[in-house]
Amino acid sequence: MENTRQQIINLLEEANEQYISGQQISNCLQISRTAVWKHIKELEKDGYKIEAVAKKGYKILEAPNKLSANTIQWGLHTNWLGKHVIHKTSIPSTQTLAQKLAFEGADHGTVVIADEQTAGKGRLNRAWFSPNQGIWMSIILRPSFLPLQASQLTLLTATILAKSVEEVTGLTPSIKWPNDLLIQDRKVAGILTEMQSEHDHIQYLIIGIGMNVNQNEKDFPEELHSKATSIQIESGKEWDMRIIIQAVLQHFEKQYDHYLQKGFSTVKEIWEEYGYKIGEVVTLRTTQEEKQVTLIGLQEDGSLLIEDSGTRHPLYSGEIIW
Ligand code: BT5
Repeated sequence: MENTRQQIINLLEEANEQYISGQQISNCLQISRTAVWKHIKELEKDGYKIEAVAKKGYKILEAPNKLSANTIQWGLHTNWLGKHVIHKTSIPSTQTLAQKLAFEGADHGTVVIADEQTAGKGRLNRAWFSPNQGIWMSIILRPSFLPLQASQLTLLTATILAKSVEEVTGLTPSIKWPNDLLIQDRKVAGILTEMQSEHDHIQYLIIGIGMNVNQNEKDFPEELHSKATSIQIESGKEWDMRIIIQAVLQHFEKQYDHYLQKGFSTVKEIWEEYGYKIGEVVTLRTTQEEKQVTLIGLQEDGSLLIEDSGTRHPLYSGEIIW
């Protein structure tokens, strides 16, 4: 059922703003014209605005504002990313569901997305606050590269989020190493990369993306007020999350394929363009201490090059305090 509806959406979309007749849909899908009509009515209940004109056929005028697998896929121009979308209104964590699905064999490029997470996860077992007005999604990947390249993917994802936010909203975020997207020094998005690997082989890798979109200041809990922001707070207006999700997925597919072919050098360049406080002195917190260091840039392996008391060395873990 869901599948037929998706196929109808695909046909309407491929018609590219032209009408497509009930007969054509019925021929393509091998279902009766009455069945086509019933599916169209169901799509309208889902919130699609579909124009039906006698002797011409059907045309989608508008996709619904609420998220669903269908609305995310409508107008999504990708070849392999998001061909399977699992959308939930509320779940503990998209990351946990994605892991379960990947373990059970879900395809490379499957996307799990939720309107709300009740137990969203940050790194190191931290909690990620995920109410209704944000983008909470996990992408399942099955790369053939080595496990040690996984950290480069977090950096790649950060550049993709920065570019997508900039393209859609006009706001320019900066990227705080390794996984934070900031606007005006407050965190607007975070990335959690998790993987299952064996020897030198990655079985699957899950990229978790959390982005605050339509929250107001009052929607954040007290402890996040000075640290967190949303696209709405920074731009002063509400956003259609579907447009941002599609931009992220389209950029992701393109940049990921480019990275596989050409390596990390383009990612490094883009990352450094958006890099937070590159060339400046910052406070670095490691497990042992807090100290002042200068941020120099990225290394090819994804580590952060810092200068500490006149000597330069790569940093693999630690937190920049801002
Ligand atoms: C991250 O962790 O930034 C990774 C966040 C990944 C979330 C996505 S949502 C989809 C997928 N499913 C999941 O369950 N997770 C992923 P980290 O760098 O550890 O930052 C966590 C810290 O950010 C917390 O300790 C808070 O201080 C702060 N924080 C929590 N929720 C926030 C929010 N909504 N916006 C900004 N900061 C937040």
